[in-house]
Amino acid sequence: MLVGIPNVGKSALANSLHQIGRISAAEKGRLKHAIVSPHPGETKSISGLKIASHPSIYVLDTPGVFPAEILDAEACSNLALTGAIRDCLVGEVELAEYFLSIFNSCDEYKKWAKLSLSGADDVSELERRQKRQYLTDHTQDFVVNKVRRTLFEAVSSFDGNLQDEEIMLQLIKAEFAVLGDAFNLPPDSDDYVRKVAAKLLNLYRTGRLGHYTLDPAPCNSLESLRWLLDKGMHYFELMKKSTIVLQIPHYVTIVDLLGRSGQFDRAKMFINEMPIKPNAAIWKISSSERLALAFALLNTPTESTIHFKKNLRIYDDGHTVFKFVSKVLDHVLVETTGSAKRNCLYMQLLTI
Ligand SMILES: Nc1nc2c(ncn2[C@@H]2O[C@H](COP(=O)(O)OP(=O)(O)OP(=O)(O)O)[C@@H](O)[C@H]2O)c(=O)[nH]1
Ligand SMILES: [Mg+2]
Repeated sequence: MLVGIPNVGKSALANSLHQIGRISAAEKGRLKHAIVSPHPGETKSISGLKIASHPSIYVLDTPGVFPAEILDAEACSNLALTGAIRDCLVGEVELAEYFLSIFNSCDEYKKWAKLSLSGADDVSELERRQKRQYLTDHTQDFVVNKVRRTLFEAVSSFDGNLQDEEIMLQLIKAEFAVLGDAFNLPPDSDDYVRKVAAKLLNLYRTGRLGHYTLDPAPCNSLESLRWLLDKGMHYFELMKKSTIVLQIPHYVTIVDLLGRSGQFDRAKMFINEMPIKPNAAIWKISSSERLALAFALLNTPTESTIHFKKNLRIYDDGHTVFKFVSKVLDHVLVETTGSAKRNCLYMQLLTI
């Protein structure tokens, strides 16, 4: 079953699976098609598309799902910008302004510096004719390049603190004023601002204005682990409040996130407070050998031996950590009974 927020490509994926599915030639001749559309909310009911015979397997395409209300204005703008909700819910102009505020805060525009230096008007007769023919088609390369050049020049020549909302707004207004010319819109054209906004959003959504991460993703690995942990915890808490019945894999995910962030005490507390009995999956979390070792350390008396045996995959860096720990803490003895295979050692935490 394909489930997700609207307009992420569920129906397109269902169609592709159906098309390449291992089904009989007769059935291939009767291929069904789920509706694919650039607008969110086009799929209105659940439909089954066959993707394999013997045994018969179907993929279920479902309508996009969404929380009943989104209280966070930024999340709402991000969803609208990616096309998951209709533009009119935020407003086309407001959305284009929001995109420009992201654009102005990123370095993406800097790679267009050479467009500003190159002789933009130095073109052949053929190109000149094409330009006249497709003057108002904003998807033509020469229009896209002019938009990029215009944006580059507007941002790089702007002097002001963009952290200040008022100043950011001034730059956005200035960009709107010059973008009309880049899109070949007369300044006195009806609905000038809305037309600029619609064309700009279209260029952004077709990837012609670069790629942007709308969620503020952290840049170093420690920060990113904390960020993932916060996100994971947030969704875990939401699930707890919902009617979803939490199961071992949900708990495993949180223990894994805590382990990766080095928060072993919190992970231990989390396991102790689990309303369901922790099973082996909790201990066999991939990449969390260090977590397993931390639990072993917390739960064994000094000078006791901790045995590890074949099974749990321990990569090179994990193994190095184990070796260091045995050197620093006298009471840890790591016995590797697994054989080295490529650059991994296969071990299993046997006793704690
Ligand atoms: N660039 C790109 N566009 C895609 C891809 N898959 C789907 N699309 C486009 O994304 C838009 C939405 O696709 P759908 O398959 O209708 O999305 P959906 O998730 O079924 O949407 P709802 O039914 O509204 O929930 C359409 O314009 C597709 O052409 C992809 O892999 N790459
Ligand atoms: Mg759909």
